[in-house]
Amino acid sequence: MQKEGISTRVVHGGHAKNAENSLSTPIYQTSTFIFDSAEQGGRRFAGQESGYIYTRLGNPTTSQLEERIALLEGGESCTAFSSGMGAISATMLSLLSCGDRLVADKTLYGCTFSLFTETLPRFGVKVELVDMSDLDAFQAAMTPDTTAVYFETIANPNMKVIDISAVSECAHRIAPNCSVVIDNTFASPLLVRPLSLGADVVVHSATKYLNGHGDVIAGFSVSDKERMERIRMVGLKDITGAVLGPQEAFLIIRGLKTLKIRMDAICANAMKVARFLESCPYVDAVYYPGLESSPCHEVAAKEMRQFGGMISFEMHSFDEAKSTLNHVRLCSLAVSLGDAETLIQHPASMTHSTYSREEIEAAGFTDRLIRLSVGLEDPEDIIADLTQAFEAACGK
Ligand code: LCS
Repeated sequence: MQKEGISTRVVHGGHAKNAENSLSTPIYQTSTFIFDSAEQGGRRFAGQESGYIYTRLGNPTTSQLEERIALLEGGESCTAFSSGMGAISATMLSLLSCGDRLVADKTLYGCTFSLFTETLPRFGVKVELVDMSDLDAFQAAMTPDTTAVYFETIANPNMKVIDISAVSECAHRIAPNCSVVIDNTFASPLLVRPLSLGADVVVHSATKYLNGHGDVIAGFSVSDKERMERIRMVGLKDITGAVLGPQEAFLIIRGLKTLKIRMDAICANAMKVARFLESCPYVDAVYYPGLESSPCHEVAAKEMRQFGGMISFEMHSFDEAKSTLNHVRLCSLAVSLGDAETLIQHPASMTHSTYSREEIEAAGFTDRLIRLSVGLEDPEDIIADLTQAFEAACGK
């Protein structure tokens, strides 16, 4: 299947023949699987015979989804989780031990940030945060004993794009055994495939574009077979137990079938909304990698197929930002992203409330920042809604 086009892969990738020849994937809503004999049960636990044992260790609905995601990201193996944070914590807790060193970008989703700055240090992991869009600063932060490097392809919430090839090359040159882990949630494998650019592990919140319908919380980790065995058998099985349910796996398989057309439409809408915001007097600055004015445009154009559906923008004051959020009608005032509906939120007080004021500044955003997840509505309607909200919030 690897040679098939991306539109084919989102529909058919990893498609085993289904039981009873059903077209859509059956939901194996079961916690456990019956062994033919005590000997068979023993062989399966000993890894001497393949086959299902217990849904925390694997389930046929989820396996089909995992194969499809591995194909989409171009990795050997994938493990599904019950949330993006489940995927991230299981991955990092499998790769890191007490005394190890993690170098991560300064701009991260709020809960990843608190995992790295509060939880991992409690277990003796040394964490250094750096602005990875500055390659010299990254190189200075890297040491030969660094175990893992972590960043987001399009950073939440200010849409910073980091040069995946350059950072991966530098990381492996200085610390050949380190794992470069990339959160590809905002871009999705439709826009960029970090493993093909030198990264070692990709994590996802599948709650977002991969599922795409705002009705599931899920996550993935994708890598080579050896790393994935550790992540599945330690991070998932023993540490977090954050297993994805078969019903959710089915919904993501369904959502994935339209990933390509959803992303195409969302990226086209986002470009129009970003251009509108750039020309809007109520807006102080727009962050969207597709705009030529973005400092990340060159790197994004080099590494990404399209520029995504996420835009953030600064208003002139905190009060105007808050009031804009209170006046939207079509856009939904909600966190999360990647859905059919356009979602709008305030990172400093919502998704990134885990950051202190100083950390917000260091990460490169302010409390005047609004984040928009552009949806599938007519772009003219999104723009009309933002226009009326700006006028109500800031005066005509
Ligand atoms: N990675 C990124 C880049 C995220 O934005 C999120 C959630 C996660 C991981 C965690 O995924 P979850 O456990 O929620 O599936 N981001 C959110 C956001 O920006 N708004 O609401 C949740």
